[in-house]
Amino acid sequence: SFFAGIGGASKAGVLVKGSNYLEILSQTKYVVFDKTGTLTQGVFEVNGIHHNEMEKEKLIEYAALAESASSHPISKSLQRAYGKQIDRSRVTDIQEISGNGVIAKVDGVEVAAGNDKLMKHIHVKPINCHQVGTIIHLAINGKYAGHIVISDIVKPHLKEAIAALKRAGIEKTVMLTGDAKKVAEQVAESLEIDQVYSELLPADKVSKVEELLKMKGAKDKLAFVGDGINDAPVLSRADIGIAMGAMGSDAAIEAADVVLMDDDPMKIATAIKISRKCLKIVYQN
Ligand code: A99
Repeated sequence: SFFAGIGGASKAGVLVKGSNYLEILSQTKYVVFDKTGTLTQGVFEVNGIHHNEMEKEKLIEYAALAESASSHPISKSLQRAYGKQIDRSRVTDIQEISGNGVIAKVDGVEVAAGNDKLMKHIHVKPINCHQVGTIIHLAINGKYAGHIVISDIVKPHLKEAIAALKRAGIEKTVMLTGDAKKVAEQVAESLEIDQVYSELLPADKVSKVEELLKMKGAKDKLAFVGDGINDAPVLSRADIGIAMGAMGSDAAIEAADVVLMDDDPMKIATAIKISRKCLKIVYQN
């Protein structure tokens, strides 16, 4: 009947890779979420531009070109905002600094685009931005040139899905992100997530999960929910890795133990409930 459990889950759109994961799911007490692409759509829109001497259009052009080699959702949004064909031969010396931003030469001019930490790294002091959102600072040839404020939207049905987890007896919900504290807190608050850790580098997410693993009860399990695109190390460090939002991409199926085939976050609570029901049947037999 373990197989019946896996079959039942798959009928509900939840792919469980092995019967052992049903048992872990049934004991899950902590559910940890990645933000971008999992809780939010991962499609950022520009909602503010602050520029110094350089014209707004030129600033966006530099940003979009410098970002042209990155596959990050932020980079895609800046390229969309630019809206024109990108001539990659204008871009050289590309460095992507994971969890911070990019530095590249555009027409021989050095362009840095990223967060506060990237600016600090190149010894540029950014001006304060009062707008709430993810802020992409820009420095051209080592001089502060302005910033672009972008924002992402929370996926539908998440608030209900988090509430359903609570009703199913999940003790703690947590959000991890590389994004700024203000943005992270706003998202967590709107979804009623218990704890939030922000400004984390990809490696910090793994250590945060390790810390949380030590905090919970010995028999309790921790599930990490990500999109499976760039969070494979965290997915595998958790007791159980759940991929959602990747629409069943090969990368997600590879990295996760459980895959939500559609993008419905309610299925996390569904999977936990199915696993418990199925374990009860096993123990009775
Ligand atoms: C997701 N340009 C400017 N600023 C950047 C850039 C950039 N290219 N990269 C980072 N920053 P991160 P997270 P995640 O599809 O989901 C695919 O650690 C700055 O924790 O879910 C996907 N994906 O200020 O990446 C910027 O929110 O990664 C991802 O807020 O953020 C940003 O996302 O782990 C990544 O660094 C901060 C790569 O970035 C933290 C490929 C988005």
